[in-house]
Amino acid sequence: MRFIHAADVHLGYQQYGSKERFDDFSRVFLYIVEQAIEQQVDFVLLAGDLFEKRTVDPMAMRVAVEGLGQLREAGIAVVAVEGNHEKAHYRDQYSWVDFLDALGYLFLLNPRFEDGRAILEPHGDAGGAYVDLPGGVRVYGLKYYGAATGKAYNAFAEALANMNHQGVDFVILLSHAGLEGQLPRYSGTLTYDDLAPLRKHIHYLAFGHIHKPYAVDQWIYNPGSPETRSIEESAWPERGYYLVEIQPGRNPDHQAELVSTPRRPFHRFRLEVDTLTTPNAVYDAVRALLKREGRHVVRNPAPVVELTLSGVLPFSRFDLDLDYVEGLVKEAWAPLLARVRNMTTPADFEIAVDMEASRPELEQAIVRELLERDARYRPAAEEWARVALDVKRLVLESSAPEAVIETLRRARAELGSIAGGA
Ligand SMILES: [Mn+2]
Repeated sequence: MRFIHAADVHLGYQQYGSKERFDDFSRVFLYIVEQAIEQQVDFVLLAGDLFEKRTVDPMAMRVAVEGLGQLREAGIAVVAVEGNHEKAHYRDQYSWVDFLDALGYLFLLNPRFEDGRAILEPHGDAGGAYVDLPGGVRVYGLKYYGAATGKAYNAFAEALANMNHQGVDFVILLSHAGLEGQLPRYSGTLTYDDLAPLRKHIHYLAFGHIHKPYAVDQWIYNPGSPETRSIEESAWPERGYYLVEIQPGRNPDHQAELVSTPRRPFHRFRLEVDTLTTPNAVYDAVRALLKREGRHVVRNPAPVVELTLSGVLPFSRFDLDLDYVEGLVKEAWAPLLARVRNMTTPADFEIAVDMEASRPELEQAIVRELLERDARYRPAAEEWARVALDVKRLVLESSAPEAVIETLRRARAELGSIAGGA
């Protein structure tokens, strides 16, 4: 007996508003379907977040039905639980995954809860908590319970202890929940100790939810997201699905292999700007980075490239043309998408004010210090401050615009060279 365990496919996700990215999520789902058929597995487990959102996009539903239809035709059962993304709204109760269950495309599992007790009934017309598959395999399922995950698990473990598993050789729990400590900032997580009581009943704990893959103790398995739903996930290239061979009664009773799925390449770069004192210096550094990293960048399929500018920007951020930087990336690598993020912080210094100074002295000091923050004006900040205040005086005196321009022109001629060609 063999099965595929996948999770967090996120069909219908139009990442960055890109049609191609929407197609990528469809493509990876159909790839897993194709692998299931090619590998002649007996069943497929989907551990939640098959869909990106509960209001499923019609095109995403079409892809789901296409893939699930192929599996049905091949006689491969599909067992699913609901994740946090596709779960029915508490007012609606009925989700699109329920709909797929009703049409016979998959078995959607979840226990009924009565007075805090879990009722474990076989899957029937109105769903159910478990399904018995040929070959002595039983699959239980628990949907996403968020903050109530611990409570749901306790109730489930109690009910499970009273179940009769005679004639069942291999028990799987399919669940959209995370193991604590794998990745911060996830809700719906459990500690290993929370799970330990299940160990004597469950042979394979099939998790989804956390997009980073992990396996613990040859017992808990989480395949991660087959596509890259957020760019942080690109740090874990070994993601996809588990291909599992069951050998009941043997030791070990199963072998699980994590198979990574083909997906859109992502490349992330970071450029520190602290020593780049002019916009042109930044653009030159970007060009150098593009040249240096070019040979590591996958071109086919066209990648998603993210370039983050970080550090303290030595000049005004308004002078930095991010569209131009994006254009440089596109020109060099022809990516599917180029994303330039400005995470720089402005050169913010506290202005030291002398309380004894006169108003004109204060004004001069403040303008000078503001100009000093910009590396281009720093060498002649005192002089530029005087020019700025001259311009202010001219404007307050209602001088002719030509006079203002003339003052600026003269200042630029005199100070431009000191300012390093700004
Ligand atoms: Mn997910």
